[in-house]
Amino acid sequence: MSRYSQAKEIYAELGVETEKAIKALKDVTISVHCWQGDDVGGFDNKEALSGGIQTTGNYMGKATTPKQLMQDLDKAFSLIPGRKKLNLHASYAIVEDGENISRDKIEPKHFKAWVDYAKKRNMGIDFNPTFFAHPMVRDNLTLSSPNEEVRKYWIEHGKACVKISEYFANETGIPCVMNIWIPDGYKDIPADRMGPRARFKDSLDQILSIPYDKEKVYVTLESKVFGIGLESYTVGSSEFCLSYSDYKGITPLMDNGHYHPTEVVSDKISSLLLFNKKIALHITRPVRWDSDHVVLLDDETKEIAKEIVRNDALDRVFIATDYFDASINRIAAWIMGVRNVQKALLFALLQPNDKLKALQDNNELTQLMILSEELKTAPMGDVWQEFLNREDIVENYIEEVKKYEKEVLVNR
Ligand code: RNT
Ligand code: ZN
Repeated sequence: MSRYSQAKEIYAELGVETEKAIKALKDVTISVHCWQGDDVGGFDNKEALSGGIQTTGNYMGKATTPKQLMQDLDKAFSLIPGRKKLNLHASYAIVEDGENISRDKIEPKHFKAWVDYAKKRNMGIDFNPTFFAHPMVRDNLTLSSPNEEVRKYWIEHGKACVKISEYFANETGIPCVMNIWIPDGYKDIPADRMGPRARFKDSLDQILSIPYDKEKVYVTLESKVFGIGLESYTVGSSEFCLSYSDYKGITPLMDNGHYHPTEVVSDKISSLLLFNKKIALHITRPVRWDSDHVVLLDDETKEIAKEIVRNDALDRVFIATDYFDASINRIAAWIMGVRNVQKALLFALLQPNDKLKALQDNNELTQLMILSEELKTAPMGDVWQEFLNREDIVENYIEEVKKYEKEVLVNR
């Protein structure tokens, strides 16, 4: 009897159908962030990363051209099972040699190569305006700046990105999630908290005033509690972003590195699902701060996945990864993080959720704890392996990644 057949029986005894779980996992799309491949560098300028986020490490072989990044993405995609979507930032615009393109004037044509790339691979594209690492970010401010020239510049950038997002949706035939995150904030205690937030609100209103097809472009808004050098105040706080999303009918996005360390996104999902048609997630791993370590199969990732699955919300949650580790092989980082999100979802899909809920409702909390613990050591690995086999993807990717490092990365 194969290991999978045994696992199937063990799960059946627990009240779980492994076939159903594998089928559901196959249908989940993970939006894979392009920026793990080049430490959030982008191609449109040579500015250092800013906005209170930081990549650390200096592992060899970073992609420095669109061609290299595409090649690396292909390597990673070939070792990640399931459905993928490409998540781009505006800073990944592809410009002709010597062309200087201003972010307020970017156009669909600057992303044509990405569209060609995605279409060939039957993928959709998600998009992010880039409000950081740019000379027009002044005093750490963009859409909330009191300098009208600066604010206007970034409003135009936002509008340009809505159009590009619609272009992605039209070209690929798959809706585009366009996520807005601004780094704006202050290192120290501000004298005026309302002013920047009022300007941010007005800027968003202006960006979203341009007509766009809401069935094709889902605009999401990502909140944050603090950034490096922006410790005391961020304009786009959780309250701001949730209220704004509700007021405008757009989609809130939660990044699990963007809250105080004892707060967990897993606990927030149910509340947001009750009041929003869709919600969006950036799955990352904060270690003591918003450090964007590679996602592991840890308790919180599993708990996030459980909340999505047991609330029957796989088709209501836009799941994206968001981390950037430059201290290890970047291709391996991609594969590991995305696979771990998928493994967490599989873990969630392999829970007898109705049974667990009934135990809670009947106040059989001892049994609930015993069963939950038992499930942790059930043979999920064999079901995962079966999923990989059916997807024709190797489990052990280290050799593949090492070979690629020797043949490709080392020559960069
Ligand atoms: C920053 C946010 C944001 C970025 C990316 C690059 O704290 O998480 O989502 O990581 O846009
Ligand atoms: Zn994020």
